[in-house]
Amino acid sequence: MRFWSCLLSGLVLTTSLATIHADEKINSLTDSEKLAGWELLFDGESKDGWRNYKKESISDGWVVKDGALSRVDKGAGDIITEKQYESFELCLQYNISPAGNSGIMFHVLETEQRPWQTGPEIQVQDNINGHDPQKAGWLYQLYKPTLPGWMKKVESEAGLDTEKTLDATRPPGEWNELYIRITPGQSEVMMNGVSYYRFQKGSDEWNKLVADSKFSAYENFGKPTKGHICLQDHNDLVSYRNIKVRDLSKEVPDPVHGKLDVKVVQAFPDLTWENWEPIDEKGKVAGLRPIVITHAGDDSGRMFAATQNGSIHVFPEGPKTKQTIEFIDLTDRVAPYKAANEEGFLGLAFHPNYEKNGKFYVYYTSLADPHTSIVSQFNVSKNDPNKADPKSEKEIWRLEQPFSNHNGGTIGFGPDGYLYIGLGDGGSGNDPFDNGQSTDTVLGSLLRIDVDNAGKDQAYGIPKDNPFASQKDAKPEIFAYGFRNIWRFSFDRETGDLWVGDVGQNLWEEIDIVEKGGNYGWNRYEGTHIFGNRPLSDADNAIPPVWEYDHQIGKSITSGYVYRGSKVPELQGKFLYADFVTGKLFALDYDVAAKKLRGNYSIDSNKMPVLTYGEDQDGEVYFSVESADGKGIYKFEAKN
Ligand SMILES: [Ca+2]
Ligand SMILES: [Ca+2]
Ligand SMILES: [Ca+2]
Repeated sequence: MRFWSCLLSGLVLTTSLATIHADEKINSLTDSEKLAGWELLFDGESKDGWRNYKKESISDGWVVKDGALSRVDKGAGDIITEKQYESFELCLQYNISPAGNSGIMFHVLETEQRPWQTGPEIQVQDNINGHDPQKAGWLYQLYKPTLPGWMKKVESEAGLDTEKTLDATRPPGEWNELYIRITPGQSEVMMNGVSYYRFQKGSDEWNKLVADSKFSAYENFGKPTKGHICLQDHNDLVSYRNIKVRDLSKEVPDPVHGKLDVKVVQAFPDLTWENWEPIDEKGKVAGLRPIVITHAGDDSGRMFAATQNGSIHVFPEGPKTKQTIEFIDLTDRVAPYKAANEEGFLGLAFHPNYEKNGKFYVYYTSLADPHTSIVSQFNVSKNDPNKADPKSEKEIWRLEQPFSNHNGGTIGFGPDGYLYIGLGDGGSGNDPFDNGQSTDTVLGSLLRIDVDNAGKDQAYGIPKDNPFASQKDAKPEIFAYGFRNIWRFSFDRETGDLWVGDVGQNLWEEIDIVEKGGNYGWNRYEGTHIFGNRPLSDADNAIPPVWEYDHQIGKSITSGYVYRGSKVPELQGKFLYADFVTGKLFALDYDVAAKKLRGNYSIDSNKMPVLTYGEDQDGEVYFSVESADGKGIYKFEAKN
């Protein structure tokens, strides 16, 4: 009975987990998963698709109860999928009983006495009181979790203990989400979204580990490249649910409802940049990274683009510009991104009253103070509207970052006239300091400050209705929190809705509609999926993304704008975004008021790693990629 009550307490926890899954049912697929080729291996109601190893049917020792497939009685036996899988991903949740043990095997053949004589086993057990020295998520006798080398390096520099064995499991009675990707090239295992290890079956390393293990006694162990998935009966109570599989031996479809009749074209085909040459003084090709594209809101029709190096340019004839004018050169104070890819000049925003006061704001990483983010105010020159004054810098805000990555860097004024600052969790991986859920740090948040009214101790004021404005032990600048790394946010110029792209870690990229005071889940959730093993109850209030896509589709979201221009009617009202790693372009049609997805669409492109999106004064949308010729700014046109 003890086991059952424990299992039930685990099931009760799913209620709190449902907060972020507000619109989701257990054992079902999201629109994104369905469209991208995921299939359910368990429907929550029947044992269809499963049978005992070397048997025609499945025993009564396995039952379907409360939406889970549970091993409840002796004689249950190991069960396998009817289908065999070659190259695939498997994602499932397990709930292990106290001191319990089970396992998941893959590439299992029925040629041997036991499934583990062919198929490697990923251990499932209670890590504290379990009866096996190898822990949940380890590949039995072969691989155990370890931090990637780069993470070890940055975390040991930050004084963290990187030698202790990674453990991302939740205790018995709670659901854990295990992810397994098996391909001929590279395979990987993740526990609750945390990457444990990567391996390649049949590699020298693999063969050596097999030879050194007890499995060397079995000739066919680890050899098959196709086989059944197996759930182990290790005599203990265990439950499985949300069992999802995706065949990777065929191409993974994009999670879209269709393709828009829209094409991308160079926006400035004849462009040259003042003070920039495609070849540097050493004769090397010097790529140009336009990192912000915007306008001054001053009815001048001009556009502005800033490079990650720290040089802001005016496009004096707006969309017809052929020659830029360097507005201001800040490379003397901006850390070069060549040293740290996510640092440098990252944000630019013009004051809503720029036409009258000539003030604009920038976000950059300081050259003088390593890993320090700065927001400063500058002024346009009194005599020349196309020149700004480098000596006019007035620092508004600064933040020392624990790591060089995840700096956010978008700044923008809301319809309320306040300046919003998009940040990241500080960096490294897995959010080691738990910054996402901590409101006593600004890291992991979207901030809102008043640049027009200085505070007592700082160059900005706190809007009175900021959610933590008067809460002790919380940062009053925070507008919303629970972000990993906001890579661009924007306000819909028609509705004022605040759209945020939050870059995921190992599995899910997401788009959020942000509300004041909202908790967007990281690092308890990556998208709508459980992450790590810190208490989920801390994030009971977490708001799910309006859209997420997985890492077969893309690995780093670049969030754009809701299109409100007039030249491409097909884009009207759709939110434009891209994936930086796979170079895919998308448009999301989402009804914010009704909280309802209308569709997600792809836009044809030639693998474009989009750095940023931007708008001109008319609401036409542009985006940029790094280019060797400086012509990497693009726009959309109707196909015809
Ligand atoms: Ca086991
Ligand atoms: Ca950082
Ligand atoms: Ca989130």
